[in-house]
Amino acid sequence: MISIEKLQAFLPDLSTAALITSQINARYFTLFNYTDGAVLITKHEAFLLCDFRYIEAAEKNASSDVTVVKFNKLYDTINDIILHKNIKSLMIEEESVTVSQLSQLREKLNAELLTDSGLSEKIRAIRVIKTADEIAHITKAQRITERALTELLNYVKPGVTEREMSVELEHLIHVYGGERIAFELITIAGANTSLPHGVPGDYVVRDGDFFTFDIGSVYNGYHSDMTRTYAVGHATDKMREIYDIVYQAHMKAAEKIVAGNTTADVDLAARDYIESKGYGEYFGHSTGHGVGLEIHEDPRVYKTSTTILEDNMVITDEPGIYLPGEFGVRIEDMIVVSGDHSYTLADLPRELTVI
Ligand SMILES: [Mn+2]
Repeated sequence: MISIEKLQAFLPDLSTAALITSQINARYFTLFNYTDGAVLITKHEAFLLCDFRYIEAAEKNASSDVTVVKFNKLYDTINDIILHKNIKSLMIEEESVTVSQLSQLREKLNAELLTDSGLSEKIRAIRVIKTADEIAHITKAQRITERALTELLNYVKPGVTEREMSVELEHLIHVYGGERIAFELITIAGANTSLPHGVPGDYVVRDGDFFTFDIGSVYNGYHSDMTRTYAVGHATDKMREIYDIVYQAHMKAAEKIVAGNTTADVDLAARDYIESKGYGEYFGHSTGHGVGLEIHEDPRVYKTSTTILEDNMVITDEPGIYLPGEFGVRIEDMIVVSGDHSYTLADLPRELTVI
């Protein structure tokens, strides 16, 4: 079933429609990226409402499953449609409509507003299962990131700064076709690698440092996410020991990414192993998250999560160990759930690499 049909199945009757005003959800259902409009989905139809700035592009690029409607005054056009389609109630997105938007909607629209229909949650549940096109876009974003990082590694050596590597990597991501970076790139080295979300600064890389790259690109609106930790020049025994524990934890979590398991099974596989090695207190974040039109989306992969993995979910597997003042290691791949033969979207090796 296509995404719009899944939402239509959620509508209880012909007189109830869903009004989608968040940009990301509107894009998701229409395949069209724009601002300042809305999507109205009735039991059997879907309308994309755009103003004159977007109308030509929308008619050309939006999904053929939606009817593009030009508006001069958005609320008047919504009222026209709901009058003609005999819509009495409108579900709105609880998680994104602001208090001021809500009072505007109440004032302007001639329908009952359903403020606790569960629409946002339902859309999250639909978005969690990716289509083949979505997986292709995420994969392409990943390939762009890998190509950029592979080239950048030629320049990573003692004497460069974290910031230089961040700027160069961002440039390469654009060169290789990324729309933009998926988040502020984390390119950190030395003792800074113990900060899971450290910010690249003027630190000058030295021989014997770990260098962590937590990086991603956006392609067609879809994000990629990957972390690699490299040793610069050489690695000490302790660096190798910690790296190996994180590597094993990553692989153990990956083995649990099987349709029918819970996301907690995945988290606990990594967490229990790291705890068994005595480093549990140094792994303070969850093991992963979904990736798609947003860099962090459902499902969340944490130790008490109850989400059951289903085919075509895309989740990250990213355990880490962070030793304050010393160094940290994280290894992250995106993995597509596919029965009991889930597959990674990363082509770059995960084993310890000395550069
Ligand atoms: Mn991540």
